[in-house]
Amino acid sequence: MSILKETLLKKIKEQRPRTTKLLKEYGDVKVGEVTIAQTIGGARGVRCLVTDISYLDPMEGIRFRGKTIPETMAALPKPAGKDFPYVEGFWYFLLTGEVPTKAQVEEVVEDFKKRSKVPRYVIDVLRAMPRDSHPMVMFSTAILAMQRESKFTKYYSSGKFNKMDAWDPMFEDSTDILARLPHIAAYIYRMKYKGDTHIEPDFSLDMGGNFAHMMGIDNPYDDVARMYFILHSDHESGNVSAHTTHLVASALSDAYYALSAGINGLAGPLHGLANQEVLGWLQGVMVKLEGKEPTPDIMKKFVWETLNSGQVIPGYGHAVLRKTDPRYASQRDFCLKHLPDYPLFKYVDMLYQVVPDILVEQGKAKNPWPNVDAQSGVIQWYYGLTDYDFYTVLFGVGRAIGVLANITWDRALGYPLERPKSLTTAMLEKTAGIK
Ligand code: HAX
Repeated sequence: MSILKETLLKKIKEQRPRTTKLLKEYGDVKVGEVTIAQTIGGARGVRCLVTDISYLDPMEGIRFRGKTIPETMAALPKPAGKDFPYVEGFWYFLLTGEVPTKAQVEEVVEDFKKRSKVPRYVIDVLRAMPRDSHPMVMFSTAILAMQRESKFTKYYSSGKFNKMDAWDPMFEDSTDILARLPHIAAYIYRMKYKGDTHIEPDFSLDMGGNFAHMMGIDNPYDDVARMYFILHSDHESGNVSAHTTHLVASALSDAYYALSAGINGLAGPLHGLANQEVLGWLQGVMVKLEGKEPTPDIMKKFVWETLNSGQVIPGYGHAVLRKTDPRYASQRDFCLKHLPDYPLFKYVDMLYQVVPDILVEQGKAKNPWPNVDAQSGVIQWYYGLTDYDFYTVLFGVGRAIGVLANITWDRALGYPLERPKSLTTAMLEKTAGIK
């Protein structure tokens, strides 16, 4: 058994009695009152999910395993001469809550390499799709097409299924998928946007390095990839992609079914597609300005036009956060260091100056501040990735790290089928005393 798997098993054994105790001895303790607004309004603020992998404080933002983004980036081992940590080490950290040593990370790096071969039939499926299919459709389809590889499903059908051991094949599937996702993403990118020319992987590199190499984008794009995948990995359990993955897995569906479903949720414009929408919106502004530099007044005019036409400002607002997203702030710091004078960054920064006040003035959005998606596209654009309908695929590779770690733990703790209860409108009216 690998060190990672041994450590994970130790953690699972430590944690199981805590979950059992909560359920058996404290199951009746109230953790909140659900209101009609919450029942109808997308369950905002209802505390009915458990994860120890990340926590989102509305004012502070995300912590991974108790660490803020800067603390996470500082603590984890990095490849020699690089600014951002190994994605493989981050996977170890999310799964176990322990910061791995360099040697432990290297074991995961080697393990990922062994698992990374994408079956030929997956490539055939991708090639059979219309070339103008959205890359998220291709990405989700490729994940689902691989389902026949599932070790969890083989174990389930083996006649020896034991709920307490089910985390092991879930871990195996999750690791197989993660190791292959950068290869699938790079294949889709090169097939769609680079004349169907492909670059063989370089197995001397880690996941971030190899991804940049297969994309055909020069360094420091390797560090951009590491940063991007880590920043987008996890945002506790209630967001659409994480929740969908968890929900589907709760039916004992394997990681392929569950992740493919989660990726479909990520593809929505109110969720991960917002990063593509931000760039699309900005490009529209640039075309209208015919290359002239915008002033804050001109930018305000475009923002109001968008709002008055009934659309949202992509990259702003959040269902939980009530301040600037630290994932936005991290990427802004990166831009200030690497591309401070880049015109598109100046546009994005000017939006930061004007949008929050406008959203406050409009009085609808509960959070007028930018989220992760407002800043990410500009970095990709700067490094040559200008095909912005691909951006959500990058988000998807990152998000997979978090949601796969979560469903491994779902199996480890034996979380049951998720099945909330619905009421009729008449029942709600009766409860409200409406005649
Ligand atoms: N621009 C204009 N209006 C906005 C807005 C924005 N950026 N954010 C919220 N609002 C509006 C909502 O549409 C809603 O209007 P109605 O009452 O007319 O329906 C009202 O303000 C209240 O919404 P809210 O309670 O503040 O926000 P929600 O929790 O309902 O939704 C969203 C959160 C992120 C979906 C929302 O802020 C939004 O649509 N933002 C733009 C899209 C976006 O950036 N999505 C990415 C979010 C981060 C993420 O998940 N990335 O993957």
